[in-house]
Amino acid sequence: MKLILAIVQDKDSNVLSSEFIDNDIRATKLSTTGGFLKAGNTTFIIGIEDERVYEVLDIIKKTSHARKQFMSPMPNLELGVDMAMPYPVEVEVGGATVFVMPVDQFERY
Ligand code: 2BA
Repeated sequence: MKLILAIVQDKDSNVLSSEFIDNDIRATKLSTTGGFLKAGNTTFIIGIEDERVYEVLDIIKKTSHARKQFMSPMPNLELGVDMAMPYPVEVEVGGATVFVMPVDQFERY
């Protein structure tokens, strides 16, 4: 068995949840926050049999879209008033960031 952690954008999370349900894939959805943009994203925890890992990855790939987002860097007040407000920076976020990990033991009671 493997544990998949998939970080996706909030905009893709409802479609992805529905895909998991339609394909009989059990998943847990967490509301998370990206460390860089400090904006909300969604992390799915999925426990899945080894032979279904690529099926799950295909679904995530199909439903997660890359988007451009603007972030405003924190003002640096030490630079003085003129230089303190930096311009917004464009960042491409997603499709999805996915970790696949081995599971030593799985129990359901
Ligand atoms: P954030 O940390 O908010 O990052 C959003 C996007 O900002 C990233 O998109 C990337 O394009 C950019 N970015 C992140 N850190 C950067 C840096 N130090 N310098 C320049 N640009 C940077 P993605 O790579 O698609 O990541 C989307 C979200 O996935 C991240 O949101 C974070 O929540 C998660 N993530 C990405 N890589 C991760 C990792 N190695 N470990 C844990 N979480 C990760």
